Amino acid sequence: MAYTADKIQVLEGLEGVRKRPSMYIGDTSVRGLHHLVYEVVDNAIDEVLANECDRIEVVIHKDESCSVLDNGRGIPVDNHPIYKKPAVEVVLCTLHAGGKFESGAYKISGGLHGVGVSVVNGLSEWLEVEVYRDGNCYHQTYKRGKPQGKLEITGKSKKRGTRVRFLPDSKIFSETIFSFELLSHRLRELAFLNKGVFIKISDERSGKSETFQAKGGIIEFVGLLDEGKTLINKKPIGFEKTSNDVVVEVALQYNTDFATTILSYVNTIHTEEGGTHVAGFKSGLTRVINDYAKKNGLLKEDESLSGDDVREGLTAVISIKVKDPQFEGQTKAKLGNSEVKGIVESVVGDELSEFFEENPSVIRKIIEKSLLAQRARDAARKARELVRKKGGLDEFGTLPGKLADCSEKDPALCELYIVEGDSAGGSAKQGRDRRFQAILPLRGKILNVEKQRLDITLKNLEIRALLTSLGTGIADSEDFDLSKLRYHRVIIMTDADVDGSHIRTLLLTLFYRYLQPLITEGYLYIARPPLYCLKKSGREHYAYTEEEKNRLIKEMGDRGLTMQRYKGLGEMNPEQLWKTTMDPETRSMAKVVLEDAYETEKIFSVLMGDKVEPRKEFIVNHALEVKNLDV
Ligand code: 0RA
Repeated sequence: MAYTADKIQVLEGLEGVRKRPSMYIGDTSVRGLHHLVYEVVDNAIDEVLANECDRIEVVIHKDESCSVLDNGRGIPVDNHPIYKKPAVEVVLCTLHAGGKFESGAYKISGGLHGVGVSVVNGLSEWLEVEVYRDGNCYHQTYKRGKPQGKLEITGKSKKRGTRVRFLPDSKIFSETIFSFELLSHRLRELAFLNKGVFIKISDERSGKSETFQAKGGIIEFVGLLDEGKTLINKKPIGFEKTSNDVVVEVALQYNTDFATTILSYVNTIHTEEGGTHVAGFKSGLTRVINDYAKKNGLLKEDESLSGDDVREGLTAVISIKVKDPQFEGQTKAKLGNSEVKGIVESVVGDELSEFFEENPSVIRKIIEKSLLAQRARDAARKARELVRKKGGLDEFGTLPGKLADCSEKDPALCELYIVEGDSAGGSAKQGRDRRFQAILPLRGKILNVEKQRLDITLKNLEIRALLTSLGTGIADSEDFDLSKLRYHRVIIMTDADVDGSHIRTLLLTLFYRYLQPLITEGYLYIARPPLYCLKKSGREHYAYTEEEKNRLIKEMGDRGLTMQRYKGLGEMNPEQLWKTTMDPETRSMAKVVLEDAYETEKIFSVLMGDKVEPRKEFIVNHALEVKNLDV
């Protein structure tokens, strides 16, 4: 079979994108929908990185189309030598032509897969592009990726840049309503990561608008993450340096808490699982602090502070730019480039040692805190021995007494319900399918791990029971072993009231801080018990939301209808609990995911940090958002 020119054309067309949209944008629900906008914005960010653009404006229109305007160079309009069409048409209608097709240039920012604006075009009912370049305004429209007429000059323009407006195809997307909040979060993150760029988002549906601009870049980002905390260095330390073609940007600050927060980015993509850039940062930091401590007699020659010690109370953002990023890991969110580790390590080493030489009072306070951490670490090691598991057993060689385990042993088939309170625990134990469902009732308040050092956390009986049941150990140390996880579904089941949501938040904090791989692997869920039971002529219907309740009342009619509002799980008998919340055939559960790095950090650190005032405010304002961590 010969490869004719038109065959190649077909291969590169957008039909494949429409046939398998998820391959290009991940999924066709809310996430995928918003990735369309990120893809166009990322192209504008490429112009920012080329120092050709400093303004991006996103508009959500009343008709649910979205437009992105930038003041970059404008997509080239001259005829493409191979395709014999204006370059802008090639960029928008050819897969993988991507943003930059000329050799030598490279795409540095990243959409989900860096797929290019043509994917957005292919998945849109219509798309309209306007290019302002060479004093003209050029215009072309497309339907489902196909040009509707030629590129035309529609007028003169002194502006420079590109405007892309598109309507996501409702034949492709299950969800076509844009979320102002989701888009704003990512745009704010981009503003932090691209120092100085002005980004505006307006929502014509509601009249809302927001602008983002961070002259201080990631230094401002760190300052915001640490808002409300007691600080060790009042001004975040920050530096930027290019070494071996890798742009390394770091900002860090120490607070008096015990937790460590490191957010990392490669080409503005959040690397949730870290990678070689984070490894380089950690070893650079550990080395500089140890060197200083020894040189200044704060540590003996044969002593050293561990990485965990020097990172206690650290908040850092690491943002690097590299030409050929290799992403690894389950979610492709881990940087693999091996050369990057040494580069980041030496930049961090040089810059930090210079800073510390000039600011001895800061480094002395950090070392003091690290030494305290080291002492606590010894205590924690002893406490950890108590929960160190051999196949999920504690120091007595048994699983915790309150765990009602299941008979199945294959973790892939097993579920653990973490249930608040003994009475709900009792119903769950009776209602469950004991072959594969285990129940762990937790009593009273769960410890707020954000406020405790690890040794105290590990002495807490409820937390120990949970850790022993799970079997993995905690994810801050060598002890952790995900393959020892005894259940591949871990389900938090709490009452649908304020107390229940508080307990759920405390549990989520524990998982976020010490068992994060369970979240990133998709093992953690939240049960969705019904809020109401509606009864009429011996029939029972359950409502899981207010809307559902209202709909059921309408459908069932008022006469003879009785309604029970469940205040707690304990009000359901075992059969009801099984039918509504635990039966895999009928239940609905929410998977816990880490959506937006900035928001997640805020949720946990503001909610759980040591200053009371912002915390109160947060619980009231954001109670609903914590509820909606699911997808
Ligand atoms: C191809 C080449 C160049 C820029 C772009 C595409 C470009 C794409 C988009 C999408 C949204 N905004 C954009 N801005 C620019 C390089 C242009 C040159 O070398 O003149």
